[in-house]
Amino acid sequence: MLVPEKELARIRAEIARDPEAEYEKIRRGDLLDLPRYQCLLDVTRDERMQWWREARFGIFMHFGIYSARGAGEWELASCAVEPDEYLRSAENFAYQSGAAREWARIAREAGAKYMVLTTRHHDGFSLWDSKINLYNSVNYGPHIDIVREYVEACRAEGLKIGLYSTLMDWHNPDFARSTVDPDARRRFLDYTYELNRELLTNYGKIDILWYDGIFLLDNSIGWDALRMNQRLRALQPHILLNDRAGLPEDFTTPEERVVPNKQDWESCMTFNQISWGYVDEKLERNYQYSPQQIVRMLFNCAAGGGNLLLNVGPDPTGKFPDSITEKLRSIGQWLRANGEAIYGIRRKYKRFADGAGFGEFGGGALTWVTAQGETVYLGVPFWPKDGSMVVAGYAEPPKRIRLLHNGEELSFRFDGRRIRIVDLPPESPEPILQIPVIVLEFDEIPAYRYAGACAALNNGNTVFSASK
Ligand code: FHN
Repeated sequence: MLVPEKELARIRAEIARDPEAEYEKIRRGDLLDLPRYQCLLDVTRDERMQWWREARFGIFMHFGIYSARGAGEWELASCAVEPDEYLRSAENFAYQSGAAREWARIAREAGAKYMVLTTRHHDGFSLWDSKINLYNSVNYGPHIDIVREYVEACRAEGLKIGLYSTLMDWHNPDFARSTVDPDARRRFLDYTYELNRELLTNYGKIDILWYDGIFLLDNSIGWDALRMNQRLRALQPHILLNDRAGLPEDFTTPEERVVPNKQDWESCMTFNQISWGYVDEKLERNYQYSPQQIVRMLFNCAAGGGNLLLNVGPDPTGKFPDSITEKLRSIGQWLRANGEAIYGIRRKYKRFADGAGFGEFGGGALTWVTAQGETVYLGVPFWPKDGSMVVAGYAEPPKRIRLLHNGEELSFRFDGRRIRIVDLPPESPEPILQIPVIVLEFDEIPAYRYAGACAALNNGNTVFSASK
């Protein structure tokens, strides 16, 4: 149903006067139609998203019975495991009470600002004391409400709380019939809503509900997402929902790649480029990203106005692999000294003619760039050996250039086209990951033109024109 923009503006203005009244309507059962629901989200988005847009970095965790089998979270389906055999594996799913506090401590020390835990993955096994789904970690395996330990750990460590909640469910027989039996689909949709209602009712303030597994019912109509999402939002109106139940909601979720978007976006990435669930550390270690590669992801996410959700698959006891803990610790050390270049950055990528993405500002040929107001941050992974570094494309020179991690001022010259930073030390000065951040401080947002002195890239001109 297409609604004229003028009418949408009227609806937004009406809702803005009292958004809570809309949630009250939903709680009474007077569900909003799609245009009104999206107007409600538009009017309340900036306040709801503020902490998330500052956060830039979260830790994802895939944890469940599959962690005890060590063959990835899709083994049950992809390897046709017998359900009884899979259930027997629950006995080896030996979460140790208190492990969640370690998760949260490691995440906080890594510089992450939120976590997202799989409360139930596609195998249908709930990690909480569900009265709706008795196939859970209190009745089987560790006999512990892991979600409760997790939310308490996040709060103790000052982290925002994300709960991953699958739509697709290989355990519940109604799901398998939901595309051919309308009664089975209705029962399954009600089951799915009730599980999410438990999570948003019994565990205090939750910050993110992270849907996944849209398969089979395929889209928001199939999943009746308009009904489910607004009812869940009415339980906790501040909550953030991702786009994986088929409606745009609060943020999009590119997976295993960093893809800037006009809407808020979050790239979810495995640590080992292979499995979300636990696999033997000795086998995956060679495929793990290095801390330097993860810092590069953080630069590209921040430059594009998005977040990085980096996954860890804990072992069956809930322990993070040592090699991952060590890498996360070094990333946290780097962020403590250089996080100003990442956290809260709001610049959006601008697309270059050939689609090559780069920020609204640039740096040396091999630098990563973020910017905020009159300040430009250049991550420098390859430190120049000749003691100098050129930064081109700026119409005016900065007032000051410094190293972010220690505040050391750097000398520079400007010839009208190039900023030449000089007297640089021979080795990279950043002690943790050898990724120093050079800060260019301008008096005002600088005029910038990528390769502004290259006639071939500027329709034959070599004059600067401020970036649009
Ligand atoms: O099927 C899942 C997969 O197991 C994993 O949970 C990822 C994480 O984003 N999501 C689905 C694949 O897109």
